[in-house]
Amino acid sequence: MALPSGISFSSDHKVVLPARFNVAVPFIDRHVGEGRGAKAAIRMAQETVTYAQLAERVNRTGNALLGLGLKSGDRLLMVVKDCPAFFYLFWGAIKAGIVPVPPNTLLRAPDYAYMIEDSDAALVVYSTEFAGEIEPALKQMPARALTVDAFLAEMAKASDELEPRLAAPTQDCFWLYSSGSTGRPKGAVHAQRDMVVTSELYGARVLGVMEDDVSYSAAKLFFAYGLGNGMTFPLWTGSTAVLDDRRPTPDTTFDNIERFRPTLYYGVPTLYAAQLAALETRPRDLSSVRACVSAGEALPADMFRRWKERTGTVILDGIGSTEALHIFIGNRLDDYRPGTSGKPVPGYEARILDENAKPVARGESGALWLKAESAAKYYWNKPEKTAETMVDGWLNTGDTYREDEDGYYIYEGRSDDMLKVGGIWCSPVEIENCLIGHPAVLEAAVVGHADEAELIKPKAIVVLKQAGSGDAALTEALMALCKKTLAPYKYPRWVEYLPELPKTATGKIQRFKLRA
Ligand code: 3UK
Repeated sequence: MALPSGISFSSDHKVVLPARFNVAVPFIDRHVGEGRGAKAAIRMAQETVTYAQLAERVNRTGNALLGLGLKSGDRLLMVVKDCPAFFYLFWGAIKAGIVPVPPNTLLRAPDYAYMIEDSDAALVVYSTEFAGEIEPALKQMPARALTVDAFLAEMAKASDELEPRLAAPTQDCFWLYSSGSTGRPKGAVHAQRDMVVTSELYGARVLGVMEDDVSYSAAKLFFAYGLGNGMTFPLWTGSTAVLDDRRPTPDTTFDNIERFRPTLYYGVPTLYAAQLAALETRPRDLSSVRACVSAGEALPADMFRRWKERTGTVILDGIGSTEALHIFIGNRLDDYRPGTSGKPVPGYEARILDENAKPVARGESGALWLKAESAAKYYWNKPEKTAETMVDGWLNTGDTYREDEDGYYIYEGRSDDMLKVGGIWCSPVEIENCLIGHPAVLEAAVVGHADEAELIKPKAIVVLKQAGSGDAALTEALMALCKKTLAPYKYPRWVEYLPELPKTATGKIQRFKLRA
């Protein structure tokens, strides 16, 4: 399919955009004019939404938001499950010049209260499933709020015609929150052009997403990975996205694959591991799938091999980030190496630097820096973090990498203490602070530990107030405390008791000494 009118890419993969435009036009509006009005944009068990319905509802949403008094540049915090309303809100806001902010829906009330305050949200829209966390957050940090159902009633009443609000391609368009090992989540501010860049350079050119593809992402839309897989790549290519609002499990994902017959499937290593285990007892039909993609954390080579043996399809591992918006180093169908992240996506420049910021010799490991046209411009209200992470047009990924003799990039870990659990960030400090809240605990350190599938999960090392070792009941209680207080995936899967923690002279926990 030709690129949308007015948009092109130079021979060195740089995007050329009109001086003023609105990115909802190429992603949403153009499809009706190009004859795809009756085609399914979204399929899910409950409903199908055509491109014509999508364009109409996006217009109504933009008008409803403006009718509620939101102005261009205002932030809309949308805590919304994977469902068509996610598309309406995200694109309706953008078309009206309003900035959508879709956070992780697995967080807790204090996280949302922080985000409402930090983003100064003009409106919060949330799925009722998340009311138990959003409503207490709204008590703590009052803001105008509507449930998705209440919003849809407003939407239905609004006009179905909306002129796109034009802006420069580098204008702020949407935010994604990203978490760090200490401190609060940071709002990574993305510009209008960023989704054009990821959808074309990785989606269309590396994966070859085409008009007749059907994409199914087990990774949710709130995650930059899922946002591309399950929304922007399908919309960019006029193809179809499959959504499911449930928590992904082997059963739900395989049921969806058999029912909707996707051609592209996107998961994270933790889920692939669970799916592989399930395939041992029950074979499933994956014959529709031409490629699987994995990101969020490194995919062990052995999982690649076992998946290929069982299903006949490859899993293309690629590294992406919230700041870069999507995958920037990836394997491809015609060029992959298991156990590596692949090679830089054409259009992205990667460098591995030593501690003096000099490129390392091939084969040596160093800090991975990235130059990307899809990179976030800055973190909202965080000038120091921005200055640390975004330097002279380059992004510090925080990852350590090495290039093998053939130019494939090999992941060697984070340069900070952050963990990826099921593809989602997990700060050891946050878990430690939760554990310290238990009356028996004096100190705690949390590190990553590989489970039987070679995937990293949090492990806690705990020092008790009363010398000695905790029993099974205390271990249970500590796990339960974390599950209740934190996003549930963050609880420690193992608890070990030590008489004291290794520390630096300045009292910092030396987590690396506990990792062995
Ligand atoms: C780690 C990986 C090894 C790495 C993401 C695809 O994960 C995404 O975004 P986040 O901001 O995290 C970024 C960090 O996660 N990571 C991601 N993928 C891999 N490590 N192998 C991988 N394949 O530490 C990176 O810096 O949550 C992934 C697309 C969009 C994304 N936002």
